[in-house]
Amino acid sequence: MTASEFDTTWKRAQQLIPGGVNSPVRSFRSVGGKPFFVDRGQGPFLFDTEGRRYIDYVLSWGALILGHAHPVVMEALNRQILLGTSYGTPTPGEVELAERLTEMVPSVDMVRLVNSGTEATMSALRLARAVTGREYVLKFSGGYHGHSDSFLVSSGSGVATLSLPDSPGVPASTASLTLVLPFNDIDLLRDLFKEKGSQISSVFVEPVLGNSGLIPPEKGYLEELRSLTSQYGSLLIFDEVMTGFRVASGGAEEKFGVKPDLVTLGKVIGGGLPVGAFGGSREIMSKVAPAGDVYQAGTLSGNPLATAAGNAQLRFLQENDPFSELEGSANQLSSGIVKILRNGGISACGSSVGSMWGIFFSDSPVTSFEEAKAANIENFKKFHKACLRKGVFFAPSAFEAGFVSTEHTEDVINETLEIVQSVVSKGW
Ligand code: KE4
Repeated sequence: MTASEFDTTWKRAQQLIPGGVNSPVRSFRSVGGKPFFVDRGQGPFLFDTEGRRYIDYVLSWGALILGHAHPVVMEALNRQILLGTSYGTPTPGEVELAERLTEMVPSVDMVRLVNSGTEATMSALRLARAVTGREYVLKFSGGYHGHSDSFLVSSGSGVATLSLPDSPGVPASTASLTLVLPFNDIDLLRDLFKEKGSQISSVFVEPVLGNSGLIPPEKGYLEELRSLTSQYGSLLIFDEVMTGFRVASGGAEEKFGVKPDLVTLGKVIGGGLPVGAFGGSREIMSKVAPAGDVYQAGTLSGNPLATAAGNAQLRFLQENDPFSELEGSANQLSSGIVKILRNGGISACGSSVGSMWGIFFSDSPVTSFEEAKAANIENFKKFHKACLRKGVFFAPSAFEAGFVSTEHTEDVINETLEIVQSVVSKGW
């Protein structure tokens, strides 16, 4: 595709699709400029329709832990595609994926497959409300749990207030049932549970906040969440759509040793195809239809193509256990970028947890979404644009975590750091 063909196609996209994209963050609106169309992905690389190569740290927003077009995933899909794409009946592949998830995720004895993270969290909330008979749900500012109405809310202030809709179309009555607190603030948590604990059905938390940039839990925070929810009879729900199989093989619950009542999953478990899941104890999950009366359904849930890709990707993780290498790559990258920025006189801090990483253009470590918003977003935008021009694709938002894959070898990380060094030396 030539540059003018790109312009024509991008124009058509914006005429036919809202903002030209099928998910807002892809529009590059929060960093300025235009997105690029991808022609193909290979390992750690994306190739756009004008032939440019990018080292990809978005990896389909975390889904591609084995990189693009990994042979084990491609072989599984090629085998399945010849047998058909969807049957609307049970298949052995769904049982295999359920087995893998119950083997790998400590809190999961039973699981329901859905088609996205949004479906997983929406369904888990309905289940939590049914099991507890309570309506309030608590989330944390900067946490993203998909786009169902109950989660599209914003806090009215730093303390838990009845939330306000964060999007037109979300009824105030729905939003008011969602309470919002700043992440990592134990005192506010204790105060809220003292006031409303007996009315809270569930707490949804990204155990490592990945939708505000990368913000790890402070020491003891997840344990306090577990203790308060147990004390007041609320369900603790780890939204591990992003952290699942990323911060450890068994997700954040394995890494931090805190066991939730329910967990929601997505991204990695589909190998790049649409798969979400929610799971937990047999006692709670048996309430889901048709075993129980909490309704949840989906035409393409457990789709044979998606389960083929998900099983292939998870099987590779189980058989090869690449987690220490992944952790090493993410740490080498984030600490390397921070070092280059600081040596260039630019305020920066960063961290990594498993194969997720993040940097903030801030003097001090960021522990909440409120602090993330106070970082230098303009510097992030300049950094993003300058690196993109040199062939490194970071998430086009200051409030997204970065990822690495098994294909981001030492050479790829070093090439990235050389590009970052050249960007900082030349002054963006
Ligand atoms: P999906 O419905 O997009 O599959 O999953 C929603 C979701 C739920 N929970 C967490 C912790 C998530 O991170 C997500 C989706 N993540 C975003 C990126 N941070 C997806 C990218 C996009 O919206 O295009």
